[in-house]
Amino acid sequence: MDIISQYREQFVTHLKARTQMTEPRNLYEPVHYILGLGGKRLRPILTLMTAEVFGGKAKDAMDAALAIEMFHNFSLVHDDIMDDAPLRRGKTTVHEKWDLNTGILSGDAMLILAYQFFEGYPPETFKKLTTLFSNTAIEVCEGQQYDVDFETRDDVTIPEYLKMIEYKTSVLVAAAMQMGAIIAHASEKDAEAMYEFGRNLGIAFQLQDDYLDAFGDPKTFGKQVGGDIMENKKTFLYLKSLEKSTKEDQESLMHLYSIKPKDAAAKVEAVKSIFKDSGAVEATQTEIEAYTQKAFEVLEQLTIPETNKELLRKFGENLMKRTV
Ligand code: DMA
Ligand code: MG
Ligand code: MG
Ligand code: MG
Repeated sequence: MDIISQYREQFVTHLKARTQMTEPRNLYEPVHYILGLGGKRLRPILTLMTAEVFGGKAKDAMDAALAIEMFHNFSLVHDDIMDDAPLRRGKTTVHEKWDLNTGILSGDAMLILAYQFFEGYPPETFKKLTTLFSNTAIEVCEGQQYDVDFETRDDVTIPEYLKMIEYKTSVLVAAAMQMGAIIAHASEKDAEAMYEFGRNLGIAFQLQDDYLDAFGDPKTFGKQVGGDIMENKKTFLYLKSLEKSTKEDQESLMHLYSIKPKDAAAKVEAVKSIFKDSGAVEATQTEIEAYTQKAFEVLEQLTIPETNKELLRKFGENLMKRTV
């Protein structure tokens, strides 16, 4: 956390110097703000941890970890615009604190500037990292586009939903892990296995994120609980409820998802009670467990000591126990 804060200062000074404006506040302030709010720092931790299990040094992986965190923050600032979200990490979202244009541009700036963290790596590593990064960026954009398209589509299937969360979320978790392996000069096969581990864990992570969006504790969650329901997000909870609930509940769920009512809180409560009654909550937990297990199975392919596999397994288990 300290190192990220130090880099944050350096980065903002750099950005200020580059623009050479006396008051370039529209770009650097929101970047400074969002990076300073903290969050779980999950993705950079994954890069550092992966580098470590392959015998690399944390200081060698630090730039890649920072690039990943910067990328993640770009996607969050844009995501909050798309989701009309008022809260992020317990504070006002960038586009609400400033305005829409500032949200778009400061997000763009973070994605572009993230690449600068790769400059100190040798050419071969640089090429691998930038290629992985660009492919991931395209996939995240595609996933996010599907996420928004699904809000107004009523024929979304569970396989489509799973593909959508794979793109919008899990590819970045997977890339964070593969980057750690690249930095530590792991074999191609191990680096790919780490990607696959992260991909499955990332899907479990987003299923959990969608569950917490409805059932998390508003006091500690840091985002607006019920936001996905207000935006008519086609989550696993929603799609499973349609599959499993009574005809009457199905109709009322579809009706609730076709309106933007004045009383948003009443809609959220009504939808949540259908989610619970239908058995979709249990089905979501089962799905989370299944993807976590798939991730753990991939660990068997890795050529690292058993204690390191255990470290990754423990981390995955703890991640799935999160409440925020
Ligand atoms: C997360 O989707 C995906 C990206 C690319 C940020 P989300 O809207 O569920 O995320 P959050 O719950 O953090 O707003
Ligand atoms: Mg969101
Ligand atoms: Mg979103
Ligand atoms: Mg969410």
